[in-house]
Amino acid sequence: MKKMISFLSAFLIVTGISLGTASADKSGVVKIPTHNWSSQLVGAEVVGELLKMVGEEIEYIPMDSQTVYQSMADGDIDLVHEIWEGAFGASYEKSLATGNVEEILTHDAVTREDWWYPNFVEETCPGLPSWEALNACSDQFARADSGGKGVFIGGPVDWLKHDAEKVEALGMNFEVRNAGSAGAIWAELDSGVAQNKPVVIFNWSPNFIGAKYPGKFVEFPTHDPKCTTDASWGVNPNALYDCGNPASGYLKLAVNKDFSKNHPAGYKVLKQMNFSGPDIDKMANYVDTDGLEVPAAAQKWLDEHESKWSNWVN
Ligand code: TMO
Repeated sequence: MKKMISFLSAFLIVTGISLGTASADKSGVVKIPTHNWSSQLVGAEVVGELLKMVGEEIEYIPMDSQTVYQSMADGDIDLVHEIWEGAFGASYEKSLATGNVEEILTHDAVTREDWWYPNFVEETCPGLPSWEALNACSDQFARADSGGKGVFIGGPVDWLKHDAEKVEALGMNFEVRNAGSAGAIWAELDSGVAQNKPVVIFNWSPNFIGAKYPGKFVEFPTHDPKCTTDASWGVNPNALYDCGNPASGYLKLAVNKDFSKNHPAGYKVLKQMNFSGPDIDKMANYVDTDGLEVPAAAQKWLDEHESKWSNWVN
């Protein structure tokens, strides 16, 4: 079967028909994945526009934000420009270890992803932002159908946050409900704020939302790499994930190992580029607050930051 498939794809390649899974090769366009949060979508388009300026052709491909790392190692995708340590560190580092991925840079943006609440919650839940204080107030986050447990609104499942394991490992009286999209998280936040009802959601920084609704991350036991690999580490000696996510996580950019050879002009651009925290913030904000479409938001970022990116394309 495998033989037949490779025969078939060879046939399609010589006849010039693309299966949509062609590898990251010399002839190919630069394949950039798109995911399910706004800064990534806008940044992907910014990166694409910059690469076009040096003559590359670009294709955007909507992809799962975990399996994309295997796809990059396999050469089905050329680059990932927003690798968040908290959500994707494990998948990324595994693909890097195959030797089929080249790390290009760590952006200046420092990242955090974790449980988060808007500040008014502190009025009724003393002791925040500690996770123990949050747990002591779990009833305030309960809903009609949650059986007395607090409800935590998590991100889409492909962000793979291990929140349910965290609840279990820390013995918290919470249940996790995964939102279908970033927009669905903001809708939960909007409705909690509108009703002055405590909400605790998955959030991340840099991100525009802290400007719209000031709030704080819940402080879980400080992250340690052993927390996710060694059950005996941490407050629960029998479980992984008894900790928060990294509080000062990286944001990286990486490419398929053949990118420098296949796309030398584009490679030069990537080697020089770098997004700051405010860059990521603005990319999200143009879409989620200002309501721009992704291409218009990317154009706005380019228009407003020419002195920054003009150095990257020279
Ligand atoms: C994966 N994210 C940056 C939305 O946390």
